Amino acid sequence: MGIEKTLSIIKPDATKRNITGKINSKLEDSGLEIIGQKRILLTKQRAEEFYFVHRERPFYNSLVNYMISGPVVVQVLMGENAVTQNREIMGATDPKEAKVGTIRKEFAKSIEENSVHGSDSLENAKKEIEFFFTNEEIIEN
Ligand code: IDP
Ligand code: MG
Repeated sequence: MGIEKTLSIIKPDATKRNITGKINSKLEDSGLEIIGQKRILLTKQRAEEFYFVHRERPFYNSLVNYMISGPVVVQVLMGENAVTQNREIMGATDPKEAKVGTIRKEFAKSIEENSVHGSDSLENAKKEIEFFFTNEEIIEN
């Protein structure tokens, strides 16, 4: 517990549908603060590197191609228990299994095009934040 930082990504299905603000409202309403944010296009190489842990999974190539199919918004979220809090507000990977009120339940199109990424541990959050952000791009209140 305590104040943590975590990495969030608003994925291409959401940027394409112009719902980044709706997703940010969900994040902020849950108490998380967006202390770093930028809209970027991932290259194939960067997307492959980011999802390297999934390289043996059957959906890896499709996932990489989806993640480079449009802009993404990468974000640093901060708050009490931020890693778990963000996973809660995101909802389950498969929107069919996500709880009512979660981002994925409301916005995700499918198990792949599921609108958001969130770090799954504090250790991975640190690595993923460093993957996208310099210290100067993260501004705490
Ligand atoms: P998570 O995003 O909820 O942590 P992971 O298992 O880490 O889920 O998978 C990473 C991403 O890969 C998911 O968010 C989703 O975009 C995609 N993905 C996961 N499982 C499947 C699947 O069974 N089919 C297609 N894409 C999947
Ligand atoms: Mg994951």
